Amino acid sequence: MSHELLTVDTVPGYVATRPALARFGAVSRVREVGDGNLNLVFVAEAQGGGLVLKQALPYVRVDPTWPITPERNGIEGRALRVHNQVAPGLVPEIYDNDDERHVIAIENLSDHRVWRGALNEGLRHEGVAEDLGRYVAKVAFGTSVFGLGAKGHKAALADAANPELCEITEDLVFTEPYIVHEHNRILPANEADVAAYAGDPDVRAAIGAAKIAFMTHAEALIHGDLHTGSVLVRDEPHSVRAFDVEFAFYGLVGFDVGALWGNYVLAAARALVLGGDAHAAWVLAQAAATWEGFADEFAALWPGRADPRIIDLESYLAKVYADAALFAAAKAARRVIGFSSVSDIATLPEGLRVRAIRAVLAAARLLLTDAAGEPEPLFDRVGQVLAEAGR
Ligand code: SR1
Ligand code: MG
Repeated sequence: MSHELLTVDTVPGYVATRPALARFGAVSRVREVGDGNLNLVFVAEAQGGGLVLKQALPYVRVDPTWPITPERNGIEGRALRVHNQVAPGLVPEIYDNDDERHVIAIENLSDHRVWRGALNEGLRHEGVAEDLGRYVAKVAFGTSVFGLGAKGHKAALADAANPELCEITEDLVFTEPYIVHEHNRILPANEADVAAYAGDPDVRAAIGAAKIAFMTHAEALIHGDLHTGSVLVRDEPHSVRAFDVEFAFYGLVGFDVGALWGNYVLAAARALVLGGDAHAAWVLAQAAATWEGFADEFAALWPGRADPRIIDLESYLAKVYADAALFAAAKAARRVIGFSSVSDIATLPEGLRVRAIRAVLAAARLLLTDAAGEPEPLFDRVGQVLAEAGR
């Protein structure tokens, strides 16, 4: 073991040793609530309020034979501080980084819930999609050449490398679903669907282009894993927080937009096979809402860019849109072929799961090969394809 792991019994003593957490006082109650793939997560209640401790395991939680660097925890802490600066109120506050024990202490958001679960239940949290678009725009502007200028961007980029976690994405999102791989989990009734999708020369060319773009374009300090399970929502009062930024790196802004779009596709596929046509239509409409939040916020920030010469706003937005469509497809397809499914799909009875997976792959193909235009008509077409293929 590379570092000592926390337990519910050791968290109170740990908090007491951290000067940055002194204001919380004595911890009276601790719960372990981690349900993701990678980390321990503790909610601690203390005299001075609640806080959350997130500790990186040195291996994949759901596959302990798979080592992963715990240094990602420090990377997450540093990215979260930057995101708090450029997008305050849209991410959890951060109180402490412990690079020796690989622990960050962050804001307790236990009065929020994970958006994916709410979507799975057919709930509508209005305004969340727009707020997430605004979050992506604030990060896209504030951490890029637009907000930082050329030298500031290069310095920030040099400080934010995250090669191990980028490699996970390169493998799990852009490679393994398109080859024969032990991580892939394909139902017998979906074998032909997966073979048709992953073997399609147009799909392979588009995914190859998306992969090289992901690996080589350093626009902004993006979230890097912005699926609906990385979003906390609360109704009263309205609040939205993007969390879990351990995959943050200098990458393409369209990757974050596309991650949201791809997860709306997964949520809509679930709704459709369950007979929830109205919920599916609402979920797919969130793609345009996210885009609107993004484009409006980015346009509002645009007059403050560091260098107003040459670069044109509309051209840049068009490029982000095109990138987002490719990444939406890649992010949706990986969840129905490769490692790490999502509850939208995994909790469906097998017969419905087969139909949902078929539908998602058809939608992914559309997004990869015919996405030109605007988000609203595009996601109307996505809805039609989902409905036809998922019948
Ligand atoms: C081995 S990590 C598997 C997945 O979990 C995270 O949420 C990322 O999406 C990653 O691809
Ligand atoms: Mg995560």
